[in-house]
Amino acid sequence: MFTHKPIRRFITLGQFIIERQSDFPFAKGELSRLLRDIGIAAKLVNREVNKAGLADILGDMGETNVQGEDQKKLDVYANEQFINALRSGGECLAVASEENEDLIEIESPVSQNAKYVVCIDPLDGSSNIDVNVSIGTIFSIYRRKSDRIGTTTIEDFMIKGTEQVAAGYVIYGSSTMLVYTTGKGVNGFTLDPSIGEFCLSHPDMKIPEDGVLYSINEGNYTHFPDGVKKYIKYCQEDDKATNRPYSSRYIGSLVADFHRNMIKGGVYIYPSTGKSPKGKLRLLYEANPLAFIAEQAGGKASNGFDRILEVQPESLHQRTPLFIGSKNMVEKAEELMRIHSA
Ligand code: AHM
Ligand code: MG
Repeated sequence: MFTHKPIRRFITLGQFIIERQSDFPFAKGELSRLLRDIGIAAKLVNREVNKAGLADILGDMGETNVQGEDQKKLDVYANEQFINALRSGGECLAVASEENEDLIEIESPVSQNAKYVVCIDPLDGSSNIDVNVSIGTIFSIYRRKSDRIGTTTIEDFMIKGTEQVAAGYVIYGSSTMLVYTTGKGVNGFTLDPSIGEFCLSHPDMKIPEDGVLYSINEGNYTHFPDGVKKYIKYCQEDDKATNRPYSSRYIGSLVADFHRNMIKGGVYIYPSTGKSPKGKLRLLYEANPLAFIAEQAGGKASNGFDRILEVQPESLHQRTPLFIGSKNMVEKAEELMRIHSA
């Protein structure tokens, strides 16, 4: 007998963003357009990331390429692509980027009425580029605070992570994915290179409450706070009931470590160390956006004591310790921090 197989609906990032616009009854499409602009820049960066290994045969970074243009380092290239996309899209008033000392005001006439400001780490984990290991982009979107049309100040960025309107990351891995939230759950899209579209592949992502993976650079062990040392020992102890010992997995590329833990369950920790007494990661470009995503997926993000999203930023490039991932794992690490490192 002939039976019709139901046709699976294929949803691109662009379609999904438009469909979800109704989640914000008063929105006029600006946020949708801003997310679309970020998606386009991600595809351009992805194209260059995929060619990274060819740099030596196409011309060394920092030298002149065959068209007579200077070859750019990939992180500089990614920074420019995202800023250009935000500039030409007209929905963003200013950008704070991990690559730039100061914030970048977008002075184009189309952006005068823009409602949003963006924080971005254009290419995180860039030390992994040369060795073909996954890298990522992390972004965060806020509504601007200043009401003078066409102007922005640093105060527009000194806002707690709880006020993020949207946040997301792109992982350039064995496939390329864009994962984002607007505060109504987390959805993941995989780039189909044959059609050049991000397609919904991971709807309504949830982090398992428990996990068996812990991700931390143990080379810094001697300089960790006692609470973190105790937590590592806890992860390594035998206990069948809690599936311990856990496995250690550390890529050294935050987006990739976070993404794996999102899917499989796990915790990522970058605490204070001797070299980085305030932690290494940046509150605005790394910790806040991933914390928003983690919480929206049912996970947790903390600086060891307090919720990341409630930390008041005081400077653009502020650093923070980060404990992020499966809820119960983060809570256990926090408990040991309170007892041994308060
Ligand atoms: P970056 O923004 O300079 O790339 O640094 C951030 C990266 C994260 O992706 C990664 O988790 C961490 O630094 C790795 O640091 P370390 O090599 O000290 O373990
Ligand atoms: Mg970074």
